[in-house]
Formats: sequence, C-alpha cells, structure tokens
Amino acid sequence: MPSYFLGLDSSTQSLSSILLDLDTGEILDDRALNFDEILPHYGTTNGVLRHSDPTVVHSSPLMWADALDLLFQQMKHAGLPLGDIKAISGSGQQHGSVYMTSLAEKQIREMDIHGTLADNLARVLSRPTGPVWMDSSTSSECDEIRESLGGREGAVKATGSDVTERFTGPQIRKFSIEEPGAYKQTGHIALVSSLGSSLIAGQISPIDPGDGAGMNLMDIDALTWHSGALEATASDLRTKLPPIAASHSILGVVNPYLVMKYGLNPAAKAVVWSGDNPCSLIGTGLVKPGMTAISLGTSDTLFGAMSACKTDPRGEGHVFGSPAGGYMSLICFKNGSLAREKVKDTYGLDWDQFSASIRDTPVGNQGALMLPWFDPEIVPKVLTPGVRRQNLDAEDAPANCRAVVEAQMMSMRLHSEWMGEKPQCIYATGGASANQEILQIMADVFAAPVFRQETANGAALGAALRAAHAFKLDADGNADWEEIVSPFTKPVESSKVDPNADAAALYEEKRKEYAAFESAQLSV
Ligand code: XUL
Repeated sequence: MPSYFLGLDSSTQSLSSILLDLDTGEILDDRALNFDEILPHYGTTNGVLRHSDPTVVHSSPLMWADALDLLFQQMKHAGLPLGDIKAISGSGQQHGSVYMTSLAEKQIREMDIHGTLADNLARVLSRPTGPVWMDSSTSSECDEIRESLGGREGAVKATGSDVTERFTGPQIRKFSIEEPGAYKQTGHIALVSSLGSSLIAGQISPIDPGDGAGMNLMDIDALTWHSGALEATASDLRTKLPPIAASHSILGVVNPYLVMKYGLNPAAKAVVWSGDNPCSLIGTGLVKPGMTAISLGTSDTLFGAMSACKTDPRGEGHVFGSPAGGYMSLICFKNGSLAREKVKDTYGLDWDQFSASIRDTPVGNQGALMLPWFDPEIVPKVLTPGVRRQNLDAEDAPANCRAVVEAQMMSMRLHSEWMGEKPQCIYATGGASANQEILQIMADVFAAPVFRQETANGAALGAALRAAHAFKLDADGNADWEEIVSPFTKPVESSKVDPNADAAALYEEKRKEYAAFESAQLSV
C-alpha cells in the first residue's frame, strides 16, 4: 500500500489540504477553498465576521465544518486516491474557540450520515459563532486573570505567554461573564484544531501542547492544564475541556462518515491536530533548534524551534509546545497580508504594480515611515487602530507600498530581539513569500539571507508530515523527524535572496527611527 498522508489546514480565510507521498517525496495534491467564495451565505469577509466594535471578531464553526465536506467532495471528484490515505492530521488557526453542549460527545461519535458535518455540529452548538485570533476585546478579562497569576511575570512563567487578548482563556472568561446561561449550557469547549480532529476522528479530540499553549490555560512546563489558570478563568472550566495529549497521538481510525461518503480507508488513522504555527514549524522543516522562519499569511508570524523554554520578559512573544518535542517561539503581527492588501487596494493596484512600486522607490524610502495599524495590532499592542505616517504623503502610492513592507520587517526585527541570537538565515513561507521584493526587504532588514520554501502552504504540509510521523512512530516504534521532513522542506536553493550590505547598514539606522516613532505613538 502506498504511503499517502493528508494534511488539512483550517485557517482564517480558507481550508486547504496537502496530500503527500512519503515514499517518493512528492506532493500529489495541493488545494484550497476560500470561505468567502465557496460559502458566501455565512457572510464572512476574509473569513471572519466583524462587529461594530472593531475589537470583536468572530467566525462560524459551521462554516469550517461545511468546508471540510466540500473539500473532501472536491478531492473525491478529482479522483484522488482517498482510499489509500494512511493517516490524516490537520492544523487550525490558533486561539479560536467553539462552544458545544454536553450532547457533543454522543453526536460526534454517532454522526447522522444523511446530514452534513455542519448539520451534525449545528445540533450541539451552545454558541452560534466563536471568537477568533483577531478578536482583541478581552483586555479587562486579561487584567483579571493576569492579576490572579501574579502579574505578567507570573503569567509568562506559568503559561509561556502573558495573558493575551486573543488567547482562548480570556475569551472563555468574557463569554462566561457576558452570557452566563450559554456558558452553563456549554459542556465542551474546542479549539479550531480540536474541532477539526474531532470531526475527522468521530470522537471528542484532545488538544495538543502546540495549540494548548495558545490558551493561557496550559502549564508550559508540565504540558497539562494549569489549575490556577483554570480557576482564574471561569467556573467548572476543567470539566469543559478535553485532555491535553502529545502532538503525535493517534485518536483511532477515521470517522465512518468519511469512509461512507468519500471512500476513505476504514483503517486510516486520525491524528490529533495542532495549531497553524506549530504545524508551520514542521512544514518549514524547523525540527531542530536554532532555525528561524517568517510566515507571511493573514497575520505575519516569526517563529523558531527552541530546546529550552525561553520566554519573552516583555510578554509580546509566546512559547508553544513544538510538535517535534521541546518548544517553539512565536511572535504574531496581526497586520500582515491584510495590511499589504489594504495598501494595494487603496491605490487600486494589482500585486505586480505593488511590487513595481517597491522596485521604483529607494531603499529606506527617503525617511518615510508608516505604522501599519490598519487593524488593532498584537505586537506592539495597539487597541485603537489607525495608520500613522511620518514624512510620508498618504497620496503617494509607491512610497506607501514600500512603507508598509519596510515597517512590517523592521517591526519583526525589533520585537524579536528577546529571542537572543539574530537569525543566521530565514526561511520564508506563506502566500506573500512568492513576492521577491518583499523577500529582499526582509533580507536587508535582518541582514541575513532568505530562502523561500517551495510550498507556500506550510501549515497543511506540516499537518501532513505530522500525520506521517505519528503513523510511523506507531507502526515502527520510532520515526526520525529530519528524515521525514527533509524531502519536502528543502528551501529552494535558487530562491536565495542575499542581503545587500548598503541596504542592511541603512536599515540598521532606520530601525532606530522606526523604534522611536513607534514608542512615541504608543504613548499618545
Ligand atoms: C498566533 C496567531 C495567528 C493565528 C492565525 O498567535 O494568533 O498566527 O494562529 O494564523
């Protein structure tokens, strides 16, 4: 039987998948469904539901479930060998939460195959929508939980992160305070990842330490629920959460629903899902400490593997469990692709014109600076959105295109200094990593060579590789991470972008100006 493994990625704007052949090192299929386009009746824009309060951002779990059905349908129609898949795992946008009644366990175990996954899920939702990582409406809940955990230092030490607006714990607390009745009705709380693995496995899924660390509820050393954090967050919370289980856990065979509807092998294994960033770590090949990647997605993230748990004293960066063992560091900048897109659209440009604008403007942008806080920003924390400009004319389209990218790269460099070492080389992944002009600014600002990963969909690839690793570990008793990931994650040699020494020197100075502008604006 061939060694086919499937990875799914339920991300902010789309559900995507990668089907790989472990024996040949080939990717057999790579596809994505955009939520706004294929499921317009859920009313999302860029995958989310906005509110009149810009800090409140939700999405619909039913939409994610529907997308799963549509994706399997598409793969079946495309004639893919679904019956030969040995194991499936997945990746979910981190922090987002799903609220179900205590009937969820039975409903998911005994699915009605005449309905869709969404029909089944609809019967047990105790909250029709759930907050996602873009939600930053929980500042007062964060303050309360932080205080119970002994302040920022205590919170970072206990959970790997300061208590953070988008993290699931503060979001649960807000729900329990604002809608106590619905909270009481809630028997099970899932993450986007554990909802995905529950539907694929046909049973309530545990949460892995990669995604569990994004909740402010997990003891970052012990990798179990942290009693103090649970108590500080909401009543009876322990009973509503599934257990935490290693990222390589096999939950059992896949849901009979998938076997009957799409012809999956009844013996195919369902592997626990993880968060998109832990999955991207694997999909970028960062299975050993000391390597850094930048993912240019809806949010831009900078991450790397760590052997020991090193935390950020300023509380901006996070530590998550790595699916390859040990830990990973992560910093998340919310104004990633959405900010680049906003600039592009404001001036009525397409991506080629956006790139040309960067080429046509000088390195350093003649001193122009932008703080691209189109949305409330995560790092640095900005709750009142609004773009700030210095020496930059809002009418000057080319200068604004360069300014948004220079700002993003300088901000990443500035706010990743706590990790210690400056990266020796950077692996770029995510949709915008196809843009050469962006990669050049990245190389110049970090004064380090940048390599592009072949697949822009590192999270789905990481999920497929995690499925392969878990399967091999289970079957053979051992599985070598490097052996598994290397055929799929070698950076494209020809994609190497070297830093330009003059540009790097210029950004070294400009970074200080950016830092001063940023800190002045933060104190306004
Ligand atoms: C990480 C974060 C985002 C989401 C969505 O902390 O909030 O990267 O995982 O991609």
